[in-house]
Amino acid sequence: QNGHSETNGHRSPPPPTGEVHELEDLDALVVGAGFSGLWQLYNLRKAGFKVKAFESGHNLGGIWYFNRYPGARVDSDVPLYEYSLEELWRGWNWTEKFPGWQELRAYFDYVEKKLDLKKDIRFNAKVTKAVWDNDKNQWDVWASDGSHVRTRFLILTVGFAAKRYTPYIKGLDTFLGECHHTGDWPEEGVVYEGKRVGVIGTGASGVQVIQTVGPKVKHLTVFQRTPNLAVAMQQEKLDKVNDKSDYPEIFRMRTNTFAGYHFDNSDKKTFEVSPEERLAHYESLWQAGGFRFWLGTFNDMLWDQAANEEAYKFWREKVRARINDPVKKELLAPMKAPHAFGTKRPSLEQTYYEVYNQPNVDLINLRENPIDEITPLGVKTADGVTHELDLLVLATGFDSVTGSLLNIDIEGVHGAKLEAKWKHGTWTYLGMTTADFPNMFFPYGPQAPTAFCNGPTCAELQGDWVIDCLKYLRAKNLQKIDTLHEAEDAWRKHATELNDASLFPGTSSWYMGANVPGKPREVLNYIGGLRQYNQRISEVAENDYRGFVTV
Ligand code: N01
Repeated sequence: QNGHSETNGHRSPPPPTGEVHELEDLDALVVGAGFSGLWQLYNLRKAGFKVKAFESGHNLGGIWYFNRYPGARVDSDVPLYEYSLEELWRGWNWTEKFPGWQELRAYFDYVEKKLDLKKDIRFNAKVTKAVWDNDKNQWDVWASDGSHVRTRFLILTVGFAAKRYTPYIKGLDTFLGECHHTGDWPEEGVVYEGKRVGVIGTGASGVQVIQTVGPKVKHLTVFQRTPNLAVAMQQEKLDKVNDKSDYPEIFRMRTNTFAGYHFDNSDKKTFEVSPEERLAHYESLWQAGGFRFWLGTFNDMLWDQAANEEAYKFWREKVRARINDPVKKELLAPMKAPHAFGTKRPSLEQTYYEVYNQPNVDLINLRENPIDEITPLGVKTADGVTHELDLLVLATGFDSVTGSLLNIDIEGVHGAKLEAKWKHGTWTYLGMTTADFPNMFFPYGPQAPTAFCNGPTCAELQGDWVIDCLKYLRAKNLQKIDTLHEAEDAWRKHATELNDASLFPGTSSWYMGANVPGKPREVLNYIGGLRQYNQRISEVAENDYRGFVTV
């Protein structure tokens, strides 16, 4: 059999063309070989499940396989962005506090050497379709390389940025220079030195590209719609052998803070302290670097407008002091906040603002002077000027969180399509399952802490929850677990209420699905913090998976 099966009264379409591999029967198929997928693969295999992984790239790393644009590096400091397994961290030393993509790739090679994962991974196999077979209580899954497997459990560890977003811009395909999206940067690299480079987008990817290529190009034109309220990374070189004395404590702590880091919000509110104390606190966070001046500030910063403005004022003065030109100063760090601070993801930057002091760097304000079209020569703006370019970088982001899942044609019970179910809004239970799609889990998905959680922390924490659930079902000899509709209704309501109490709904960002035209504007991340989230999912497990029906 290779692709035709009778499911739910529907005949599933033939598999994609290409080499058809032998049909396998699995306990679990993991989709994606990033931090989350490898955690599933390693632990499920160890627990005796017959498990395989499919990965669309041709190596390990997930987003770190695809994120290889100039300057790509992680925004979590060592040792937060690695597995907490002692057999791994003991023998691994980072060279920088915030490692770059090459070093992250080397880390995944090291993980492979230690855990021997690749033998159970099929690379260049992008999962395209999954159909639930209600008679067999199994998923039929197809991939782009012609693979077709049957699996009891389908674990979608596809990350939140697997679907790139390129906005429609008239004439984009007529450009005669090189043009690349940051999320699909050529493996062999791109020569930008000495060239005329344009960057559209100033999110996390744009900021890193700009500060990296800026000093080396002939001319740089940045097309900015919204300024990035970027905070200081405070990068450091590390000793050859990292001091690991506090690692166990850090790994213990990271599951017990708001965002999966080893620091937490202050237990004070902004105006509870004197102005001097407030300033000293801001300054100490700034100097310590990383996301502390975002996810570690006073505990009302993301909830209270006045508190938020106070943080913004501090940020604004820090940044304005670094920019010479008054026009650029106002565009990059306006006197009036463009949105509540931290409700769009602040980047970590090193020399981002200094780049704008170079005489060969132009900053175009797309709010006043939008892009008219792309011509063969470059980008033409509404003022009639054509910005001639050799290389155009599209740092325009992703159809985040839900896009990665909806990229796969998924059919649940009664032939229900996930895309149809989520067309007008996303319903999940615990941010990991959705009703009528039994035996399917998506850790790091919508309505989970996802974008507000350090990646490996949630890969392990949510990952363990899924692994424990599979063990529970096996121990009870159960074949199927599905979410109750009332449970997902209650979860969506809970996640929405938490979000509505914060400043996030007031800002158009990818956190709210607002960056992609036509996407429902709704809560995509759980803003209750990891502690509360962990408590909730643990309670569900402890109460015999309350909110689920098992057979
Ligand atoms: O994407 P983004 P990203 N015309 O959506 C602009 C993670 N990540 O790839 O803000 C002109 O943030 C858009 O403008 P606006 C991280 O979680 C992490 O940078 O919508 N401009 C925005 O400036 C991050 O948050 C790391 O007004 C247009 C930019 O494109 C997430 O991935 C590194 C436009 C998109 O920014 C996504 O980051 C990289 C248009 N039509 C990514 N459409 C690290 O850990 C969009 N834009 C370091």
